[in-house]
Amino acid sequence: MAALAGAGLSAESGVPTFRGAGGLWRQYRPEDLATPEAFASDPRLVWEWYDWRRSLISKAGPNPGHFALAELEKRKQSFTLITQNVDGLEERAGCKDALRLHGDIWTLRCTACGRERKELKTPLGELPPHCSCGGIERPGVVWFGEPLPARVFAAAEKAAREAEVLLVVGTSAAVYPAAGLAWVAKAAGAKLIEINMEETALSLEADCALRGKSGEILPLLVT
Ligand code: BJW
Ligand code: ZN
Repeated sequence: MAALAGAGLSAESGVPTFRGAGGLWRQYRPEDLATPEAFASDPRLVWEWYDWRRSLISKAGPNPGHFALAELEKRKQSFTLITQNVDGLEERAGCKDALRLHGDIWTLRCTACGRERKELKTPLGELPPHCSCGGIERPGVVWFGEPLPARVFAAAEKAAREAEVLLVVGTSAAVYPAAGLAWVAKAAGAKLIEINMEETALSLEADCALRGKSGEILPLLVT
């Protein structure tokens, strides 16, 4: 069994999703900010968005959906959580081996020397933050147009291919290659169970579409 999670999983923790209501920050859409081009032209603006989100996440906690996934990981002999989220709430709920397709908002990476460091401070203070080498640091996340971490994606593809059931939780399934993992699983014979408040690009393909909040539905799957 595997699960592919998106921003909806953390919505009940108070972390805004990207698309739909609440997806805007000031007047910007995520597609305007989550790109290397946006960062190159205005690193301070992009960092203000990430600094705001880091502060929100630091005040939030895992919700019953995160805890249910951690419980599945503990109980099932074979269970892989694949997440598009960068907030780390899965780990805070007790998940040990989540595959992070889009990186980690708590990691900073130097654009000059490539050094990575964990930084949990919120707010960060000086924006953009700087590395000890003097270079500007960026969030350790994957932006549009950037490749996903190859080993993580390969492990996710393998888990999707081998799963008998794939839970697709709180994702609009609009961003690739992450969304493609559901098609990989389906093509290899998995049953797709979608848990989402709304219909998505994947709903018609799903063997079962459960409409509602993941924080309410996921705990029902582990009782
Ligand atoms: C609830 C709920 C509740 C609410 N309970 N449910 C044309 C076609 C296909 C692909 C492309 C294309 N043009 C360009 C591309 C590629 C592009 C892409 O997919 N673009 C699309 C927009 C079309 N992809 C990329 O660029 C990727 N890289 C790539 O392809 O590289 C190729 C390459 C190879 C070699 C060299 C170089 C390049 C990278 C994608 C990176 C995405 N990054 C972001 C930001 C991460 C950092 C950050 O957090 O800031 O990832 S964008 C953003 O979207 C974030 C998310 O992980 C991702 C997915 O969003 P998600 O999670 O689905 O959230 P929402 O908001 O969309 O949906 C929330 C859902 O929850 C909704 O359905 C709600 O109903 C539901 N919900 N409350 C249950 N309580
Ligand atoms: Zn550096």
